[in-house]
This record gives sequence, structure tokens and C-alpha cells, in this order.
Amino acid sequence: MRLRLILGDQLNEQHSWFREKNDDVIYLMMEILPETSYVKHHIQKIVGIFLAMRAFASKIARSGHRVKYIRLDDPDNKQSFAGNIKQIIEIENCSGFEYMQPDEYRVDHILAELCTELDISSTCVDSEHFLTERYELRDFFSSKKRYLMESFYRELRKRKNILMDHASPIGGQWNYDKMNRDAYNPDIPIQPALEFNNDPGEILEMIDRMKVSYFGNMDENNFIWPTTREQSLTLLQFFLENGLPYFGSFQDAMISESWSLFHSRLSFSMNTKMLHPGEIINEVIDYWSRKSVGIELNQVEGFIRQILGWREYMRGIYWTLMPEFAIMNYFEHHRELPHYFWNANTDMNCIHTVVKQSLNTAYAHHIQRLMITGNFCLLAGIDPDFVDEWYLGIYIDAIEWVEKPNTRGMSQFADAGIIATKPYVSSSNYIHKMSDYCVNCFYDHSVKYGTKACPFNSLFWHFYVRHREKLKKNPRIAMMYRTWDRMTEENKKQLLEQAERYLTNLDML
Ligand code: FAD
Ligand code: DLZ
Ligand code: SF4
Repeated sequence: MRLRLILGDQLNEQHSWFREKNDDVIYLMMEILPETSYVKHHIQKIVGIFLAMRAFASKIARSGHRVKYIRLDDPDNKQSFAGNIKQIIEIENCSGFEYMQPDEYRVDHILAELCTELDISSTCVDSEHFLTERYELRDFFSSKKRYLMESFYRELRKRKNILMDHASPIGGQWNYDKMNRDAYNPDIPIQPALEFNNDPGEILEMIDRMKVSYFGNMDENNFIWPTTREQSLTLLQFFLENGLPYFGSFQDAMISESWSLFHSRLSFSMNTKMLHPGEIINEVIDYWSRKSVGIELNQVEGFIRQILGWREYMRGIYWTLMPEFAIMNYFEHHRELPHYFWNANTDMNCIHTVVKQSLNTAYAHHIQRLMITGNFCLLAGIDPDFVDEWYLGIYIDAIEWVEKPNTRGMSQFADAGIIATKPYVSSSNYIHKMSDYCVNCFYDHSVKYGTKACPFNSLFWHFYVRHREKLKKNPRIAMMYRTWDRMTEENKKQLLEQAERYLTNLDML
């Protein structure tokens, strides 16, 4: 008998493991307390993973595979991967242990160590999910100075023949980002986000009974995220019809009335492997190729770049830089995360809106994560450990391999610029231009000092001034320092004093 482990984010029905039924194989899945508590999670994330795991186990069992599913409240649950695996090996008298390559460094180590303790053979196989190998990015950049996403993306476009016209990119350009920075145009209707109607009752009751600690809100009668491959495919179809036609143009737009605009919300389905990134790319190209649909190239390229480019790149960065990456803190920021990241009680309408939405849905789209909450944390000097913890806990799609490079790297610049060429910070100018948040804010986006001054304005300059030594050599920032140097001494003093007042009273904003 062989034992095959399936982790909570390895729900890949199309994996070659499942191609044939084998009486000699038991599949093991388990809900365990340490996985619910390595960080404090949003309730929807825990419910979503458990619902999807259970649906997956039932499905493979229905198709004839032998499955051992250990529930969180199972009296025989040893509450650890190693404990449960060893127990089942003994009960079933297994002669071999197999597992799919985990995506998280921590779990990779737990399982590698377990294998050294087992006295039966063990094998790690590919999860058959990603479009690149774990260390492909490291090898690709081994002779290069910088890890540029764009170079990796172009290489993958060529190698996989995606959006290519022989050796050239379709349309003549590799990247249409310059066309993808529009604020929302109210003439374009937004379809309400497609929500499913999954019953979370039994799992919610179990989570409470087992005293799992969590935060965030959810409708106790209805779990809206896809929990099966079929629902995920329905969401993909919904995105093709309603999101893709405008995806690129409005990917950086933010509006209060819509929590996902034209974004796909496919990250949870992909990160749990219910959907394969390659099939999403193929479906997008197929849909776009049907001439009658008439979708512009910039919408399609913008979307494919997120999946083929950013997603694969972030995974490669994670495996290249871990474990050192996990503790990087270039700016030596050490402030606590203000209370409003947990309850949305702040007068800053942008932070209030994004945090409230995140607490209600376990989701925020990319520019909300980067330019609202991430931007604020960087300007305010919050410790990246706390920022990481928050992002890893709150979002339904947050698995460390993709959360950490995005948070610590792209958003907090804690890696000193390995991922981002300059820190993603902005004053209220950008937020006012790309969103409607400032219109209903207690603070005035056009004011820099005084009681109504938008905190982003003075904190922006404070950030640049306090990190001048670390940033002044960056050619992309030189202009900022020239602008600062041209300001009057009185102006500079007022800005810095205003920022200091806000920093000493961060919890009051
Ligand atoms: P869409 O906008 O529809 O994009 C399509 C897909 O592209 C996404 O589903 C995702 O798989 C991929 N993608 C887009 N941007 C990125 C990116 N920067 N890195 C990797 N993949 C990307 N994404 C996660 O999946 N998990 C996380 O924990 C996570 N944490 C983040 C933290 C911060 C601070 C930031 C700035 C970004 C983070 N992202 C994370 C990236 C991105 O914000 C989400 O992938 C996206 O918002 C998911 O929503 P969507 O499926 O509607 O994406
Ligand atoms: C996120 C999560 C949670 C909440 N619970 C479980 C669990 O009980 N069992 C499990 O196998 N996986 C769970 N996961 C996902 C894992 O924490 C982890 O992120 C991935 O397996 C590592 O790639
Ligand atoms: Fe945010 Fe400032 Fe705009 Fe208020 S005025 S929404 S705090 S950027």
C-alpha cells in the first residue's frame, strides 16, 4: 500500500496521480489546527480551504479512489502533518509515502524532515500546476544583475508561444501597460461580482467548537467563493464575458461601489489548484480569438501578464530568496499596525473602504492592496513582519509563496529593491486620481498641513526624507529629492512636523 498526501492547496483533479485508479494507493487529506493558526486567518479563508478540501475528497472518492480524510474534530486527529501521516502508515501498513512538492517553504521543510524519519521509501512529485520549475527563475537570472519581471515574462511568452507572431509579440509590443492606467469610466457598467451559494454551516460550527481563532466577517448561511473546479470554471466564464473586455484599461482603478470591478477573482481557485494557470491563459486567448467578441489586445495582454508574468515570477523569487527573504527589513521599520487594520475604524476613507471590504469579503484587488493599505504601511513605517502577517491572514488567496514576495518585496520594499525598482509610495494625488475615495473623506486630499490635511501628503515626504541615504542613489527617485530641495525651509518644516504628529498618533487617524 502506498500513501499519497494531498495538501489543502493541492486540489488539482487533473494531476497525473488521478489518471488511473489503483487499489494499492490511499490518498490522505487532513484538517489540522497548526495550519489554521500559523497566522490568525480570516474566517472565510479557513472555511474556503476546508469546504474546497472536502469537496475535492468527495469527488476523487466518487470517481473510485481510496481517500482517508481527517476532519479537524476527528478524535484520532494527531493535529500535525507528521503525526497523522505516521499514524496512517502504521494502520494501513504502507510501504511507500508520496507527496506533491509543497509551495510553502515551511511545509516543504516539515515534509522533507518527516521523510528522513520514516523507515519506508518516500517520493516527492511535481504538483503539475505551475508553468515554470521551482528554481527556473534563479537559473534564468544567474548571470544577470537584476531580477526583472519583464525579462522573465518575455522569455516565457517566447518559449510557450503565447501571444506571439512567430518571433515577435502580437501587435508589435510586449507590454501595453501605458494603456492600462485609466480611472474608472462611469459609462461602462460593472456587473455585480458573481457569488456562489455554498453552505458553510457544518464547518463554521466545527471551527467554533474547536476554538479556532479567526477574524473577519461572513454570512453564516452562505459562502460566496468557488469551492469546486466546476464553480471555478463558471467564475472563469463570468470573467471572460464581463471582466476581460475592460480588464487592462481599468486594472488600476478603484471605486467605492464595486469591490472587484473588472478583476477575475480567480486567485483562490488558482492558488488551491482547482484551476490551472495554463488553462486560464488558453481560455482567455480562445475567447479573444473569436473575432465576434472584439476585445482589444491591451485587455488580454494585461491579464495574461498577471498570470504568466507576475504569478510565475513571484513564485520563482520566493524560492530563490527564501529563507533570508522572510526577515528582510531594509528601512528598519518597527511600528505596530494600527488598530483600524482589524476594524476599519478610521477617518481615512481610502483605508476604511479597503479594510472594511477586506474584512467583509477576504478580498481586495491588486491596486487596493498595493496603493492603499500597502502604501500607507510603508509611509507610516510599519514593521514588515506585521504587514506580512496581516496580508497572509486576511486574503482568501494568501499562501506564503505569493503573499510574501508581493508584501515584503513589491509593496514594502523590505528587500531593498530586488522586486520593485522603486518604492510604491504615493501621496493623495494618485489616490484621488484613481479612485472616488477622497470625495467622501474627513480629510482633504488637497491639504498638506492642519487638522484636515490628508495624512498621505505629509507622510509621503517624511518617508523620502527619513530614507534619503538609502534612496538618493536611485535614479528613478532623484526628481523627488530635487522637488524637496526646492521647497522653502518653512514648508519643509511644516510638512515634517505634520507627519511627526500623525506618526505619534497613528491610532487616532
Ligand atoms: P486579477 O486582477 O484578476 O489578476 C489575475 C491573476 O493574476 C490573479 O488571480 C493572480 O493569480 C495573478 N496576479 C495578479 N497580480 C499578481 C501579483 N502581483 N503576484 C502574483 N500573481 C498575480 N496574490 C495572491 O494570489 N495571493 C496573495 O497572498 C497576494 N498578496 C498580495 C499582497 C500585496 C501587498 C499585493 C500588492 C499583492 C498581492 N497579491 C497576492 C497579488 C494580487 O493582488 C492578487 O493576485 C489579486 O488581487 C487577486 O485577485 P484577482 O484574482 O481578482 O486578480
Ligand atoms: C490555509 C490552510 C488551512 C487553514 N488549513 C489547512 C489544513 O488544515 N490542512 C492542509 O493541508 N492545508 C491547510 N491550509 C493550507 C496550508 O496551510 C498550506 O498553506 C499549504 O498546504 C502549503 O503550501
Ligand atoms: Fe485617503 Fe487622503 Fe483621500 Fe482621505 S483624502 S481618501 S485619507 S487619500
